[in-house]
Amino acid sequence: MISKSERRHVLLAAAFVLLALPAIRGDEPLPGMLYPKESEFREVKSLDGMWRFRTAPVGELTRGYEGRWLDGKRGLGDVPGVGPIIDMPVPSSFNDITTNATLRDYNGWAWYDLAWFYVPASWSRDTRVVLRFGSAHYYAKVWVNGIEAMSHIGGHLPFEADVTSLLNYGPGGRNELTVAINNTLTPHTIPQGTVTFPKDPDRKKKKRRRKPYPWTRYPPGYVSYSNTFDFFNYAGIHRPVMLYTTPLSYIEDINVNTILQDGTAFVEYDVTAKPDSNSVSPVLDCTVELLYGNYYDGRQPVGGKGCAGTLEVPDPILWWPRTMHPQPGYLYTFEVRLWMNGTLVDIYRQPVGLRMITWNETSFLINGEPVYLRGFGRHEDSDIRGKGLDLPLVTRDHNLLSWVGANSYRTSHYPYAEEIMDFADRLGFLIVDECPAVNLDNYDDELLERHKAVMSELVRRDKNRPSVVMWSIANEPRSQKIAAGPYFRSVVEYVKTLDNTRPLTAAINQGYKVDNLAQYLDIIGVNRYYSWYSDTGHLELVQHQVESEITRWNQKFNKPVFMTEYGADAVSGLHTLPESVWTEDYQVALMREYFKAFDNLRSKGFFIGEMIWNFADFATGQGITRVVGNKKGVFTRSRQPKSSARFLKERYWCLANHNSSTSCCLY
Ligand code: BDP
Repeated sequence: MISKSERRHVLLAAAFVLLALPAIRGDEPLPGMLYPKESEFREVKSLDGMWRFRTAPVGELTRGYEGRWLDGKRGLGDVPGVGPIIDMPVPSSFNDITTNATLRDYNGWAWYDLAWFYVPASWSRDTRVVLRFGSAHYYAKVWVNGIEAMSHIGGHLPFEADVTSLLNYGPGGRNELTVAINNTLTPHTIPQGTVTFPKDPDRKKKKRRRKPYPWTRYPPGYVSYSNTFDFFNYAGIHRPVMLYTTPLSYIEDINVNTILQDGTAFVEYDVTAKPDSNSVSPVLDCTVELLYGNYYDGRQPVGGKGCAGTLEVPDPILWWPRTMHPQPGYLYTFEVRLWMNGTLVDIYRQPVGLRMITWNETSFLINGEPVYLRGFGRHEDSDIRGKGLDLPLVTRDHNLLSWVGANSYRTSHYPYAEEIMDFADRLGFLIVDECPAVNLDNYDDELLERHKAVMSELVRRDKNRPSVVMWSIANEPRSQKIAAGPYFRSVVEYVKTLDNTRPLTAAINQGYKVDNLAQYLDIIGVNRYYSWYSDTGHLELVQHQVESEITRWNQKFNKPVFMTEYGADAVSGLHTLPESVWTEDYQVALMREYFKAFDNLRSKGFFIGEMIWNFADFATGQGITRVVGNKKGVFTRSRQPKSSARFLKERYWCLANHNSSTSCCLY
């Protein structure tokens, strides 16, 4: 049995995550968080590279705090006996960088340190300097020169703080940055996880026996961390770390929304600006211009005056998804100039796509045209880097997505890096933008607050992206539970207050009879594994099962439906004739049966898309149903095609080039 003090120690370390909740609650409006960009008034400095790294020893999780690893003088502290300080690349997950299984599976506090770094001589306390993390998983605390600068709950989303007063400037002004992250998941984090103290059957104290028996299954102090989701709980500083400057009076946020009417685009905009707190009676004003492409190319931009207003764009070049237009993903640049008391003080350039989303009981439309989604569920996942942003990989992924003829993907099961979303905006991919609420199980008010906070951070980050066409509020929640009803109703009502221009969806795996979530959504996503997890090997059942179930979802809720997941594991290179489970042949044969069902459903008019699970093989926790990860990719983890990729390519291009009455089943 784990002793009371040991249990307290672990719980305290995990509870750090919960006790230190930042002040922001789900229902409070967030300050803007524009992506750092250089301009005539702004500079960006990357802090990516090799940092120093150390984990707190297993069983001594608060050691980093006790050892003052953050004191700004000793870096991670050369405390004897706590293991080496090692090099760690940023961005990256830390799990697969070394050969050490303890680090791969580590749960608890991991410490990063960057020392020393210097800021340009032109920066000073008269410049506003912001420190920004693209994401760090799961909970992060940040110190600049030993002084706490910020903390943040949740992976996958950016966080930042004004660090102007914490930095040392000028010649010899060296700086240190220390970050502690904790990847412990609990019933009140999103996603959820569990910390348990497994009981050893033999370690019970017998009556009148002073000493317990020695343990047989779990040593004293043994802690187990678990979760139910099917991807590896990678941790680390996953996305770029940047310092950027703004003037003291600056553009804080921009909101842009397009309405199309009779061939004219009306671009509604709203700019939030902050005045220099030292200035006496500052008067802020804006001028804006909508530039063609990303520069002045001779064409007259549409301009406007004022920090809020509507621009009227006759003959707009619309943002179209791939294959719906010869020039998909067209982006204008919305240039904002901020003036204070008549002097130009800041410029920010926001890419925008002019497009309008509408939906009804049967269809989902872009610029008035119904869209059929040909896509994927994906993961941020690769060898060695884990969930760390890697631009060569992201570029390859989008080249493969284009090659295969896809027009969409879901950011299963969490928001992807902003740099990935930029690809989607530019290339015309439609994104179902999912929050990290995967496999939610127990619902309570604390979780609801967290869920709302995550949604508001996600909407704040991605609201101006033309590629983002739906918000997915959850993947496979236990929506059969009664408590799921009021819980998701609150989430939906809340998200609608943040953004009512995009439909809400979720990927549901419960049956239509017992589910308590679909009633609140605009569009229903269904995950099903017929002939894989159910009726394994019985391909003859797939078509009927898919058609009848999807039809019932539509009949019951009278809403558009799409398949957010279906698929089969296939170990690359494994073949049998006739096909059997785990082979490439079976994966293809299963897809063929789903395609037959999808084609029949397409002709019924309410079925708006198919997204196969998964784009590429990916890492999971260890388990007896996974062969070194999930193998449902149509590409391998190293992004090479399985037979299924070529098969899918035939279908997706057929769908792209024909209308809904054409069969693209490829019998
Ligand atoms: C679904 C999950 C997804 C899994 C997939 C599978 O949404 O995360 O990876 O099943 O089992 O239930 O492959």
